[in-house]
Amino acid sequence: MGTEYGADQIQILEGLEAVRKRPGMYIGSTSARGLHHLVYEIVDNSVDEALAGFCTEIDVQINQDNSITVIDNGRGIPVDIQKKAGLPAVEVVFTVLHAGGKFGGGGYKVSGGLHGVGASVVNALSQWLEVNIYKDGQIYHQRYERGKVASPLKVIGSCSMEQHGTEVRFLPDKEIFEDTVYDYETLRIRLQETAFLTKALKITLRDDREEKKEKVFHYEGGIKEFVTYLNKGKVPLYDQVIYCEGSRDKVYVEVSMQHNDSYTENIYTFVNNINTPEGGTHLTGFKNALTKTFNDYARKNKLLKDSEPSLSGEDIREGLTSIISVKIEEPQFEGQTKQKLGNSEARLAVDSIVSEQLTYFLEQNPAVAKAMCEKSILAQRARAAARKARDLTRRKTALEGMALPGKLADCSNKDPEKCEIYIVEGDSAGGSAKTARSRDTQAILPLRGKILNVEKARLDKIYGNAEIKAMITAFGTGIHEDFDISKLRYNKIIIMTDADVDGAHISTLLLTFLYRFMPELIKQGHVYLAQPPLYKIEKNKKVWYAYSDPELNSILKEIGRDNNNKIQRYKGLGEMDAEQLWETTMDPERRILLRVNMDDDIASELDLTFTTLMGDQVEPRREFIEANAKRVQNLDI
Ligand code: TSJ
Repeated sequence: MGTEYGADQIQILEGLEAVRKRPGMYIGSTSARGLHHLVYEIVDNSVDEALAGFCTEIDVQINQDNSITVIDNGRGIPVDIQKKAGLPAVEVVFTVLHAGGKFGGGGYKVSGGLHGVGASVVNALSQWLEVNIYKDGQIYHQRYERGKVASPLKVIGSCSMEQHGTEVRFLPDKEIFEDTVYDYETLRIRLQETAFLTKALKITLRDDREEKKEKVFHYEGGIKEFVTYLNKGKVPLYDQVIYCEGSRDKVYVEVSMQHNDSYTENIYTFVNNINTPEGGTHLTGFKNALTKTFNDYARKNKLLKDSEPSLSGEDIREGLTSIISVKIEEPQFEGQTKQKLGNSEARLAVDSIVSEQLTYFLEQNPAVAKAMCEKSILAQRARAAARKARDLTRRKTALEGMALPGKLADCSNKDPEKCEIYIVEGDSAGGSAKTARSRDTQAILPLRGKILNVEKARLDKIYGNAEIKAMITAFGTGIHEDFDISKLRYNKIIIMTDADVDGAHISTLLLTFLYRFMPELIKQGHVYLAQPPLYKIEKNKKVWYAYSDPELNSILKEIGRDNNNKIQRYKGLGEMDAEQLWETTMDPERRILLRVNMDDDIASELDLTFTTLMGDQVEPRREFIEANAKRVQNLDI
């Protein structure tokens, strides 16, 4: 037989062709995000093997050619012939769409969730993929090219009977992906998170390209250590990380938490190791349990008097860092993006396990309970004051219509799609920007003095801050529960600060505010950083601008480096006159804007970054802005 294709094989080929035709449907996008998703897809299979109790180590390597190798010490993908397909099981895994994890049955599966499109999709989108399986004393090998079998499964050697595992190496296809260079940090963040979530699993990440790197992630404490990691750089309110664990109705629940002295709530939720940015029943169960248990305890122990109102959930969660991780056999995802857990048994399981174990913890640790209570009462007072301030502004707007801030030089065009607002630090730069702007579509909001650090202030103070109020009214969207993106008055919010360390600091303060209060603006790509030039070069009455040191050097190389050029280094926007500011930084035809983006995949790390940045070091701040802002040029054409 051999060469003849049966109906099954034809279906297989058509399946993988569909993946290559519409890769975005299977991995979201063919940008860097999709490229990195290939790695998660493969690694998730090894994590499943770990969750099933058969694998303790996973090695991930970025090879010199930007191919990826993933090795685990699990049982090895089965190689016996599957009756239905008449093919070795491993070949089914790599060539049949959605075959991942279908055999074996039972257990919790990462690949059963949102991301689990399976190994066949990775195979279809790889120029080549090779698998080695160590099993029963044999080493099996198979190779595929662009999803098709390039060599049949065969034994290529023997190993000891004790050795077992799977090794997969693949090279993402240049025909499919815009960019095929892997980013170590992106993989690091995700793999470290996976290691925190899978107690005792050891994950090693190695980079074999120019700059050799290696990191081992191995956390016996699991999500307890995750909370410690996330609270790094903050001041914890008490030493212990509270940890609850248990099973109910076939739902395995783990929760860890610790308060810090900040005012923001940081809760990350996972289902079968998959992050659920929109929460769901597990989060609801946790919030219920925390609010109820804590109020009960506080009343019983007279931390709250009978005459005092109960603490709200928000008050109790102020400054709380928490991980909620559930494992469930058949997770149901809901919501528009299918990122919200729907299973009602998860709510009951989390609620009862946290209620019971938190009650016990509070009784055993009265000093911790007292510290939590004192913080919550302060939060309650601040919230009441903030509510008053906000009601006042709400009433004002209702009476007077949209009262725009006095300092705002608004644009005349009323179509938000065409409009942009420059947030400019300082009055002098603000003045130049007002002169320079295109009045029809560009609005200018100058900000004075120090921008409030929202990481270090309670709500009442934040609502009372003039600069923040000015931004909120200018944008038009409202914040928090009032937030409504359809009311956004400008398509682009452009932060324009000096190209120095202070400027970077101010940008970060502004980004922190946006991230904490209007994250949707960042997620939907409305926030930009203007890029003023660093140098002006003049020669024979001609002018060049350089936006970086390499650019300066290449300009000098081109025009000749001699004493006739007068090179000027700009220290601030204030040194440019209106015309120069327009030419270099504001003219949509010539300017460079950095779009700020935000990735749900690495939400926990993003928060950490902000917190670290709002500390006292200057250098990491710069790095952050460079790492999180993507260069987009000619955006307006
Ligand atoms: F997805 C994949 F195929 F690409 C892949 C799978 C990649 C890597 C690096 C590892 C794996 C993988 C699969 N590691 N371990 C397993 N285990 C199984 O597939 C397996 C083994 C035995 C049994 C059994 O019931 O005996 C069941 C399963 C699912």
